[in-house]
Amino acid sequence: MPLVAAATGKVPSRRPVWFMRQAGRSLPEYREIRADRGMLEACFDAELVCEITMQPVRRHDTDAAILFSDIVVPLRAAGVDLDIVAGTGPVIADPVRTASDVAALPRLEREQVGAVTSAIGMLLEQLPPSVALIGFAGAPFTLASYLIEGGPSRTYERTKTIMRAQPELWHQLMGSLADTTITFLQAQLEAGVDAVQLFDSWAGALSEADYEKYVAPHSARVMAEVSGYGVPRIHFGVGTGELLAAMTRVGTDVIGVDWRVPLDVAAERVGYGVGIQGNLDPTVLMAGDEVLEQELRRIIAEGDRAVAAGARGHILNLGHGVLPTTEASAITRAVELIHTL
Ligand code: 1CP
Repeated sequence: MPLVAAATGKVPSRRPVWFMRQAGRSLPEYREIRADRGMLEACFDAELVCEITMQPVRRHDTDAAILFSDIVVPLRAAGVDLDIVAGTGPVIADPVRTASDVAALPRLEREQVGAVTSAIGMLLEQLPPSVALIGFAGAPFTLASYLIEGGPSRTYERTKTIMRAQPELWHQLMGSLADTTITFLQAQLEAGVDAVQLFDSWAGALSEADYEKYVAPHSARVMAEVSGYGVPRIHFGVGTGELLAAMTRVGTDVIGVDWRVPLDVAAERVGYGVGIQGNLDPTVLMAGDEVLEQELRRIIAEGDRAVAAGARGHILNLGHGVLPTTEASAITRAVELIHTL
């Protein structure tokens, strides 16, 4: 598997590529299958999860499939009243803001994600042997931000206020979310995924000092609890250029990098020794063939420089998820270019 080779310091048979949010609205076959079903309904239907996960692999020839799910799926499975609203994202019916809210927050039990583990079983039978299946979970901070704010946020003001003004309550909430994340990732690992990615998408809202104090211990516990499976761990967040070293120190095999930091600079920031993943700006997929090729050549050269200087390997990806208005053909073209350049 080229992705596992690049993540573990072996020479891959080709440069591995996959795209965050590669399944989803950029694909006509996804829009069709989702037309009459809610997002969460789809996430708890093992056959649909399997089919939607396979779609981008069939169409684009990516080197990995990422399980079709969402970071709030384990919370929903545990009994939290939430929905994924089209055009918005996760919306929490009763946001978690007081000590009694935190005490009442349920922790995930393994049996509650049976649909996800069944889907993994089906996928392992269908995927070509060279294609890695990536499981994932949201990191405690990013999950906490949705639970506290009640939905997407730009400022995270309630989250950061609880974090600083009620640190004991904050650590209790983060500990509970870490337990759920560990259970969700371990269920996926035991079902047979080939790699796991921890999404701390919104950690970039924090200073390095706050990240170290309020977030790192919990993410470190998650990473430690999923380290014994012989499966590479990937750690990713958006706008985390200043946190790359701290996010690597919590324990990871591959660090995800967005488009703001060149890959060779990122590899130096983390002190080498881990794989690097990234970092095409998703909007480049809208700028036409010539720009796409030029940007991919630059990223490949920076990735090669990072590896020559001591990074374990380069996994090509976007710096964040595929935007829904992206033409599917641009994604296919990007994969072709990456495999041939
Ligand atoms: O390729 C794939 O199949 C990807 C599957 C996937 C993943 C990895 C989905 C499906 N969600 C996620 C993770 C996820 N969900 C993250 C981490 C990755 C990232 O940073 O993009 C986050 C932050 C969420 C939360 C979320 N869910 C948002 C963002 C809201 C915000 O705060 O801005 C949104 C829009 C969703 C809904 C969602 N999740 C996935 C899809 C396809 C959708 C769109 C829903 C729909 O089609 O109705």
